[in-house]
Amino acid sequence: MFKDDFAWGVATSSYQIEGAFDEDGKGLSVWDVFTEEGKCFGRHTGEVACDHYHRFKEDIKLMKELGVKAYRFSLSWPRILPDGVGKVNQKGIDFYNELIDCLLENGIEPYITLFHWDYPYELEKKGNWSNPDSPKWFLEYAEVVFKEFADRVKHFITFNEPQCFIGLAYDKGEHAPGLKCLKRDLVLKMHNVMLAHGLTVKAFRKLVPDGKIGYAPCGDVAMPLTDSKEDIEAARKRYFDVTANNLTGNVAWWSDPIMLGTYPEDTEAFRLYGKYLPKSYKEDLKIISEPIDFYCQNIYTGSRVRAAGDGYEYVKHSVDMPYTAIGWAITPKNLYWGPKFLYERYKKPIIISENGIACNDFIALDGKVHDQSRSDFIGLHLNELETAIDEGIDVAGYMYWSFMDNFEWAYGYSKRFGLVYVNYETMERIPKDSFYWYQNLIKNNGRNLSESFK
Ligand code: IFM
Repeated sequence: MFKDDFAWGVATSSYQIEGAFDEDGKGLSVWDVFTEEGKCFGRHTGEVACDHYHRFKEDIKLMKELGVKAYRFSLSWPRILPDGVGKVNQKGIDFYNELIDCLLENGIEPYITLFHWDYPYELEKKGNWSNPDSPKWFLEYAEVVFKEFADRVKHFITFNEPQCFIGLAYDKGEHAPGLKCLKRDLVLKMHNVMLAHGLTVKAFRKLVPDGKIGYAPCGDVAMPLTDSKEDIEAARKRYFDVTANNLTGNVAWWSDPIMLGTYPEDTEAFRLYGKYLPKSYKEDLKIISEPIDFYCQNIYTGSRVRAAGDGYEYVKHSVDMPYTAIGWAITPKNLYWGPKFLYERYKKPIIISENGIACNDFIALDGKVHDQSRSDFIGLHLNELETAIDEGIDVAGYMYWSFMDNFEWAYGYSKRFGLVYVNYETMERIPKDSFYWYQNLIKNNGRNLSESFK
């Protein structure tokens, strides 16, 4: 059963919805520069996105109608500090003040993500996360945010999916700024991101003693092929393993330092690349592991694993596996195994900070958007999550990704994850059928979940 104060929510991020990319003194982010050069599907950019910057009141009205208790959104660092550090842009602060006040007036708890990928371009030019000052740059930004907003906002998340803003951006070259760096450099960037997180949590404790702070990484869940002890152990091993070719995309390298105060030393990647860590890394780990209040995980899909010798091996998905419109396997059990493995290892309340599905949504003849498969996707996943909760896993919330259709990074606007359809020509918002399904579920605090399968 879901707790009475379960945080039923939705999530978005600044670059994906705000638009107003150069308005009111905002500085450029790496995504502004990357998209301007036509690097994404259809040469799409976030210049206008969902125009949320000008329409946030309308959007929050819809959120209220949806009945969400929590709204997780990110702040644009260069909207607040156009150069990344130094001068604060008052108009950026004003915008977020209005947004926060509007949420509170509508009874919605704001969950602020400090960083969801729109890195200030001015800092990119100074060497981004490889620069030894980069953790301090982030701290400076975070302190501005806490001073301006923490009188009203009590839930913060430092980073969203470092696996992507380092891995996809600086390892695979698919996301802004589109680079393929050497392992030596990647290890350093990863370390500096985590150091920035630790410094921020330390400052938060002083500046916001009544607030809560977490961290939101991601990663495909390893699910056991069968319920045998051996397969479960194999899946656990796989979930937290770090192989040579998965340095930036794994769970443990990004979470063990923060949650356990150690790097995953017993892994192939650490044996190969641990030597690239700064000499002071053990000292830094004390800062990095400053305790947080809740552990978020973004969970979308999983893979099947079984025992093999004293290790594990992958088992291919069966040929009738369904896939989402973005090509991700639909594996609801990831919302059972993921929280279970994470809670056992990190022992902190879990928030599913993202889970969602891209569907081929379109407006039907009746003017509505009939996305039954999205409601089914959410229902199937929540059903597994509830089983984990009933077995004692402490889950504090679930944030559907996304509140509305938005700019899906390298895919431009071609993938729709929203509960609300956005017509990008007219900016009209149309709540999809799943919006009403989720609304009904929230109203009943999830008690009618099994009913919804009948
Ligand atoms: O749109 C993204 C989001 O920005 C981060 N998590 C995954 C989502 C879907 O790809």
